[in-house]
Amino acid sequence: MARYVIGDIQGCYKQLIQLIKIIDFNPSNDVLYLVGDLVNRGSKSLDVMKWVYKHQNSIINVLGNHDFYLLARYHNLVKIDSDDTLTDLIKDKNITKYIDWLRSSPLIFHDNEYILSHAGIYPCMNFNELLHINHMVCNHLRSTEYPQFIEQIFGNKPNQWRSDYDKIKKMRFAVNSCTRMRFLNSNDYSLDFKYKGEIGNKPHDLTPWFRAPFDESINKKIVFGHWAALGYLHEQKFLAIDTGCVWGRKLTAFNLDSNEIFQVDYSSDE
Ligand SMILES: [Mn+2]
Repeated sequence: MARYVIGDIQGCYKQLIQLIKIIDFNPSNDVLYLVGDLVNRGSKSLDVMKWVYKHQNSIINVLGNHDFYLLARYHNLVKIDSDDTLTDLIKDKNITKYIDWLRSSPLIFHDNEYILSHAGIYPCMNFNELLHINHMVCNHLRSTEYPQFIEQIFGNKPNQWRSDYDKIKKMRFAVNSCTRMRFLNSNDYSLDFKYKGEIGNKPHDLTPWFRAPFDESINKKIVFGHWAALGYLHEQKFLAIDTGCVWGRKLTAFNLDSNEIFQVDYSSDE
């Protein structure tokens, strides 16, 4: 048995299947962790969802910003992005099954050694409290009133954490930090949603979230995606695995038990 993690797939079905063959993934024995953003931007979101749905018993997924966008778009709660590629998926006869499976995914998953979150873990916050908020978000997403919940949690505010917020504000902050975070404003560690680029070119007043002082109770490695410009990064406490496949670069898998890395090139869309 092995645990693998694959970064942001974003509708890159051909590359997903190539990678699955390379790692020799065995669904009856191995577990595949996915860091979210399964769909959108790439051209084969429907094929990716079909594959993931079929192998759901061997998969653990956490929600990414594009997955939330899909849930909102399905219920006509957001304006359609100009580079949206979700129409085939939304028109598919099985879309309800896919949506129901997707909304059963958490924001955060953790096992004995690893914490999985699409964008990362907000550093200046008690991790147990974040897990508690994750649990509340999961309950809302699994309820029949989940479209109203999605409408409520969309938005950039609050971008700063306070432990005396009401539940909705806490959940908004958790959803935003777990699915959209890259940089924090260095003065108050509030979330910055504007700069998406490389650390080397960052504005001087921004800090990558994983370089801010951390909740010391966290003693597991944080595995995340979402940040194509950061690319692959592996340190004692962090593993970043979005290597920008949908932007013409690579799709990456990592064996969490042997520390082996596997990559396929984007090469083409067909
Ligand atoms: Mn993302």
